[in-house]
Formats: sequence, C-alpha cells, structure tokens
Amino acid sequence: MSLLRVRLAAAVAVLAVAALALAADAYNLTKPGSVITYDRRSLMVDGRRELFFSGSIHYPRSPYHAWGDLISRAKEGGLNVIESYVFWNVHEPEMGVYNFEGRYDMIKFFKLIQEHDMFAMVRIGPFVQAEWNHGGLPYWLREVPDIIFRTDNEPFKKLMQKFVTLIVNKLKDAKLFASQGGPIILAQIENEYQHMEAAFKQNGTRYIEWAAKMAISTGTGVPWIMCKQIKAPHEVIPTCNGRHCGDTWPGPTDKDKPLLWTENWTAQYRVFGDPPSQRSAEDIAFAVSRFFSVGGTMVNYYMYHGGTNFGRTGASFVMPRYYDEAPLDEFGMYKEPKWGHLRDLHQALRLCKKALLWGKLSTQPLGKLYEARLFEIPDKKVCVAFLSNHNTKEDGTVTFRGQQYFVPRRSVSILGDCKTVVFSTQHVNSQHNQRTFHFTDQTVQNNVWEMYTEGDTVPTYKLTTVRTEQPLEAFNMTKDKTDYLWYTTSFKLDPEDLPFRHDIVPVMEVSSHGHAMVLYVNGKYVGKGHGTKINKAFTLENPVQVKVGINHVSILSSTLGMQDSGAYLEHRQAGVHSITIQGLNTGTMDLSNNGWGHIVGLEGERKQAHTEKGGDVQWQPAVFDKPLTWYRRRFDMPSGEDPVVIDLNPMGKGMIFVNGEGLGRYWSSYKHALGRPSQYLYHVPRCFLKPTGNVLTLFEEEGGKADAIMVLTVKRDNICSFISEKNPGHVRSWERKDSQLVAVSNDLKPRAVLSCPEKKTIQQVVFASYGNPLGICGNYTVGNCHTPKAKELVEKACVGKRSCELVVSHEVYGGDINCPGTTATLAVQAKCSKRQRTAEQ
Ligand SMILES: *[C@@H]1O[C@H](CO)[C@@H](O)[C@H](O)[C@H]1NC(C)=O
Ligand SMILES: *[C@@H]1O[C@H](CO)[C@@H](O)[C@H](O)[C@H]1NC(C)=O
Ligand SMILES: *[C@@H]1O[C@H](CO)[C@@H](O)[C@H](O)[C@H]1NC(C)=O
Ligand SMILES: *[C@@H]1O[C@H](CO)[C@@H](O)[C@H](O)[C@H]1NC(C)=O
Ligand SMILES: CC(=O)N[C@H]1CO[C@H](CO)[C@@H](O)[C@@H]1O
Repeated sequence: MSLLRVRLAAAVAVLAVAALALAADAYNLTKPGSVITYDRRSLMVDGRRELFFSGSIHYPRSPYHAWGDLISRAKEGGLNVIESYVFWNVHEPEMGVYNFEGRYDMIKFFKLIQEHDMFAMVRIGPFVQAEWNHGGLPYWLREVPDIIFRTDNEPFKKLMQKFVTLIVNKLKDAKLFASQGGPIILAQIENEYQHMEAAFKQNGTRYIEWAAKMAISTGTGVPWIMCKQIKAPHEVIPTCNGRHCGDTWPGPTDKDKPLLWTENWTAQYRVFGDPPSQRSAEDIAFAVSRFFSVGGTMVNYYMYHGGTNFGRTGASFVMPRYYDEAPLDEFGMYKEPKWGHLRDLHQALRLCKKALLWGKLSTQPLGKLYEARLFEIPDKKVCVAFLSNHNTKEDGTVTFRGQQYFVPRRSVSILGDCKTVVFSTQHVNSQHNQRTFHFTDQTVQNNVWEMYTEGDTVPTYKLTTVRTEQPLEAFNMTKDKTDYLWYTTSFKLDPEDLPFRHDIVPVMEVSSHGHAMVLYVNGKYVGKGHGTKINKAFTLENPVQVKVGINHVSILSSTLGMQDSGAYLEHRQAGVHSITIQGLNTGTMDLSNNGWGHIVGLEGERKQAHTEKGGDVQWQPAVFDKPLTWYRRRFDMPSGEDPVVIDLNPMGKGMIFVNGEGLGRYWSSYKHALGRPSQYLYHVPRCFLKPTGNVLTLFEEEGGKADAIMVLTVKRDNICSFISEKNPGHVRSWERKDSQLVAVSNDLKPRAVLSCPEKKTIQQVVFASYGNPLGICGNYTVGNCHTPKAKELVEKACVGKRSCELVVSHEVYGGDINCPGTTATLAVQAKCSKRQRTAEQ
C-alpha cells in the first residue's frame, strides 16, 4: 500500500516583504573645553581629580517627556554622571535610513544631561547587548554578503566604522564631548568582548585592536573604555562589569589606568519565566564601598532606571519591564530604601573625597574576615577608613586605633575622619516605601470590547506565495518587521491510513528552533507550545483529528525578539523545521519535506489593526476567549498624575498597544516557578494618553477574557522608617578645630526623614513605635518594648507636612520602663496623599 501525499510543488517565490556637578565642585561645562586625563588614582577633569557616581538610563526605554525628571532624580540621588548605550538598530532601521526622533533623540538626551550640570558616558558599542533586540545590531546587517559580526571581517568592520563615525560626528556637531565643553567624559567601544575573543581567536584579537584604533581615530578628545576586556589594547581603559568588582577584580594590568566599574547590577534583568529578582540596598552599598576602599573612583549603576522595552525592542524572551528593581523603578518613582541608601553612601564618600583621591592607601587586617582599609594624608590629618566584616552570618566588634566598633555581618563602615562612622552599609537610615496598585473607575466605565479574529480563517497552503520544499528559517523571513510567520502544508490521507481503532488518535509532532507557536489542523485550534530563554528550541506534541482526503496544517510561529549575546549572532535561527504525524496505520508520516507555504506577518498587521483608528479591519462585538484575535476598547485617562498600568492577568500571550503605541509583548500564560506570570502589569506612560477616548488594542494568540483587564494607577504613598538608635548619625561636613577634623552636625544621633512624593503631604501616621517593633514597610507590629507616646510625637512632627525629620533617641521618646537598657528602634509608617479639597471646590 502506498501512501499518497499531495506533493506540493516547491517553488521559492521572491517575497516582497514590505519591507554635577554638585554645588561645591561644579565644573563650568560651557567653557571652550575640558581635558580628561587619568592615572592609576582617578580620572581627572582639567587636572582635577574627581569621584564619579554614574547611573545607566537608556533613552529609548522612556518617553522623552520623562528624561528630565529621571536625570534630576538621579542627580538628587548623588550621581554626577549619566550613562547610556547607543542603539544602532533603532537609529538605522534600514541601511542608510536614519531615525533620531522622539525616544531616539540621542542628542536631546545628552543635552539634557548637560543642562542638569552632570557628566555623561556614551557607550557606542555598536554591539551593546543590553537585553536589547539583537544586541543593538540592525537586522539588515545579517543580509550583508560574507558578514561575520564582531570579528576581523571586512564587511562588518566597514559598517561598524561608518556607524561609529556617524554617531561621534553627531555628538561633535552638538558639541557634546567634554573636549568641546560638553558633558561626555568617556566613550565606550565594543562591549564585554573578552569571551568573544576566545571564540574568534587571533581574528578576535586583531578585531579588538582595530576597534580601539578606529575609535581613537574619530578624535573625540575623551578617553575610550572597553568593559570586561582584561587584555584591552593600550589605547583604551579596561573596566569591570559585575556585582562585586571591589573583591573580584584586581584592576587594569597597566598601572597608569584607573579602576572604573561600568556595570554594577542593581538587580537582575528578567525574561519571561523568571521569578522576581532582588538585590538589596545593603548589598549594593557593600559592593560599592568595597570598590572605593580598594581605590576605585567611578561606579556606574546598571541600571539606575531601567524603564520599558516598548513594542518589539526587547531581546529574546526579555520582558518589557526592565530593571524595575533599580533605584528609580520602571515608572521613574523612587524605590526606597535603595535610592536613599545609595544617596547617603554617595554623600558619605564625597565627604571623604580628599582622603580618597589624594590619601595614601594602606590596609590593616583586624582579624579573620575583618579588615580596615585607609586613605590618609598624615601631615594634613585627612583620613578615611573602611572597616569591613566579610562574615556573612555573624556580627562582630573590632578595635581600630584604640576604639571599638560594632561591625554588622557582611558590612562596611565608613569612618570619615578615621574615627566617626558616617555610613554603615547595613544600617539604613533612609526611608522605605511600598508600591501599591489602585483600581480606577476607568476599568469599568465603557468596558465595551470589539474584536477582529484571524483564528476563524487561518491561511492554508493555497493562499501562500512563498513556497519551498522544507519550512524556511523565521528570522530570514520576518526580517525583524514582525514576530509572526505562518507555516502551512497540506497532505492527503486514504481510508486505510487512518487508525482502524477509534480510540487511537494520531499525534502531530512539530519541532521549532523557537520561540513559540500555535497549531491549527483543518482550520481548528489544536494547541500551543514554546521554548525558554535557555532552551529556545522546543517540540509541540498534540493529538490531532485528521480525515480522509486533504488535510491542512497551519502553524503560527512567533519570536520574542532576536538574541543579544554570543558569537555568530548572524546565524541564529528560529521557526519550524520538522514535523511528523505518528499513529497512522501506515506508520509515521514525515511532513518535513512535504512542500511548505509561508506568510509573513498577521492579516491584522497588514491592515494596521493596532492603530488608533483601527485600520482596515471589520471590528465586531467581541466574543472572549478566542485565539488569534485582536481586541480593543476605549478608556479615559485616570485622573491625577500617578503612573498608569494595564493589568493583563486574564490574557494569554500577545502584543499590547495604546493609541497605536506598542507597550510591548505580554505573556501572562507563562507562569514562573511560583505560579505567577513574570509580568502582568504594563506601563502606559501618561504622555501616550489623551483625556478621553484612548484606544487599547491587543493581539491575543491563545485566548483570554479581555473584559477582565483592569486600568490601574501606581502609588508609593506608604512611606516608612525603621531606624535603630545604634545607626550612624548624620554628618554634614568636616571642620578643622585645633588642627583636628571634627564632624559638623547638629548632633550625631541618627535621624529619620520621611518625605512624600511631589505634591503630596503626610495625611496620617498609620503606625509608630519606639522600642523593638517588627515587620516590613506596610506591615509593622509592636514588639514587647514600646514607649506609649511615640505615635503622638510622630503625628505632631509630621502630619500635614510634605516631609519631616525625627531624631531617633531615648531623649525624645523616653524609654519603656519594662525594658531598661534595650537598644530602641523607631518604626513609622505614614500615608501620603494629595491635600483634601474643600467642599466648595
Ligand atoms: C563659564 O565659562 C564661560 C566661557 O569661558 C564664561 O563666559 C562663563 O562666565 C563661565 N561661567 C561661570 C559660572 O563661571
Ligand atoms: C579567521 O579569519 C579567516 C579569514 O579571514 C578565516 O578563514 C578563519 O576561519 C577565521 N578563524 C576563526 C577562528 O574565526
Ligand atoms: C537566509 O537566507 C539567505 C538568502 O537570503 C540564505 O543564504 C541563508 O542560508 C538563509 N539562512 C537560513 C538559516 O535559512
Ligand atoms: C504581617 O506581619 C506578621 C508578622 O509580623 C505576619 O504574621 C503577617 O502575615 C503579615 N501580614 C501580611 C499581610 O504580610
Ligand atoms: C562578575 C560577576 O559578578 N558576575 C555575575 C553577574 O551576574 C550574573 C547573573 O546574576 C552572574 O551569573 C555572574 O556571576
């Protein structure tokens, strides 16, 4: 018996794819130019040493309306440098076609940094990784004949040089380099090349040397750096990326180069499938203190503000929400205590700047796992000491210069004059806050949905134009214009092919290089499957109802961004590659060479269904839970100024748009190990919204109850303080008295400062206890020691004010007579809100 297949003519058709400076040390950045030099000790601006506290903020990850606030909040957090990568694929989407508008207006971003009197670092790459689509490389580079990315390859080097030169010239035209009076003091070429060099061997070495010379030849007048590149060419400064550069990195081998830390991860970026990520304020402060204690003079927080991977800009599997755990969260709100604790650290280090930049470094072991590192200018009596405890489980006490110090587990204490503790990484004096999401009326008002479904008429082979014997590679087909590619084939079955027993159902097995797919047989939804960030390839196995005669297979394959790391990025593959049907009477049928038809993109994409006007599609009253369906509704902007998010918990997987702007890919059906979607709240910047009639559009692949989607607002109105009287007090500066440096402060008691978000005041003190309270911000409880008048005193000092300061001391609150001699902690939770309007208003 022979199996009759409809052998489809394989014809490849040509596819026409539519195609700071803080007051005292302010530099005058408007003067003709500054010279940036360096030695082992530090970078220097016009010969003057400086400490650099830098934060990464990537301009395309926030609307430009938000840049000014982000930069000023970074400055308020004690930073004097802002860093950004440059993103080649958004600036040159087609070869020779450039875009520097809106979120991509790099020049405007660096000018804003200058207006804030801060320095800047530009990391041009142009390969940047950055969890950004294709690591920043444009798709079209893959189609350049004989190209191999990031190695000694002429086509790549030629295009890389052209782009780097273009960017440098644009920055020069705007006079943005320090040498021209601009803010940019450092520029980066390539990115974490070290492990690529191992893959490309001598070609890699030749390439990285070429890259350094090429960068220098652009003549920026500022030093160039290479991060994570131990054997960097002599012309550039190698820098460290990591979590603990103070303990894991000995510094550049060239002894005339400073210790610069370009990426100190403030958390971990997340991909779909990842559980929440954390890195505590205490741990970051510990690592940064260690770095400065070994002679580091610049740290860059990666990220200081992450923002959003809007539309299709994220790398494979990376969620739209980027480094939400950074000191400024996805919405640009202060994440406390991270933001405040690092601000306090910067202030403490700056207070000790003289010793740090000009003092002589020495170390003193203080016992196993305890160490003192000090910088001292003896004749001037300028000194700073870092006392560290590397024991992760035990607090301890050390004796340093005849005095005893309590050093909590895994901490660094900074002694500003080698005597007075001005900062301890484990003692957080800054306030805490709690983020909450609030239901808005806009969720229920006008909750009327329309739909346009593609799932009822999935394409079959007949409708396709691009036909080959085997399924085609997906990135090659979609050319980064869409995530979606249809694969279709048809085959014929005779009655004797079908299983004789009715309880045997044939199984279809579809294998893909990634990233996800939805399978239809004979126009009916069969199932879905997906890979993961680590294992992008996957196989979908599903029982299928086949019939005698011609059967049609339609597979919608999707990708979630192009990979952003590793060698040979230009060869990465996605999409369906093989398919079989098992359990037929006649054995396994292999359809991999059966003749395949392809359609790039969705019908709704071609018809612009995502736009505010709704495109050329026939919108109809919605029926929910349908796969491959576009849904949309209108909603008004929630009142007030709190950030707005859309809760997509009820949905499966797809894309979300508001007024035609892509907010990113969503994937609520992919649950992480704790049983929750990695991200279900999607940021809608207020500048994307109009007061009324905003259009929310989704393309849903799997089905979901769109009418249960909620419009929410975001607040950080619960502010808290949790400070022990043992914490270091607040030192404002040093003064010389009888040739001794003494701390200038009202007194050296720790202080709690509670401060509401802009335009809000403290309306209520929800909790206050002076004693041994327990819990976390949002849920404190009274311990067994408690002074009765704490709440009343806090209310008196705080209610009705935007911010208030509370001294943490027995002298203020008294003691609990039942707990003599205990060290007390002040815990306060307060609620901020806008002042109540009066009845007449
Ligand atoms: C900065 O330098 C420019 C040019 O040298 C000069 O005109 C200006 O007065 C300076 N500004 C300050 C604040 O020193
Ligand atoms: C180095 O480049 C040459 C061509 O320029 C190529 O033949 C060789 O395979 C490359 N070696 C590696 C390790 O990439
Ligand atoms: C991508 O397409 C090019 C021709 O455009 C072809 O040479 C190459 O082999 C294709 N790559 C894959 C992985 O199919
Ligand atoms: C609040 O904290 C107490 C213990 O301090 C704990 O038992 C309780 O579950 C917490 N409640 C919430 C809502 O987190
Ligand atoms: C040098 C260093 O600390 N590298 C770490 C960076 O973070 C990743 C992910 O958390 C770790 O795997 C590395 O070890």
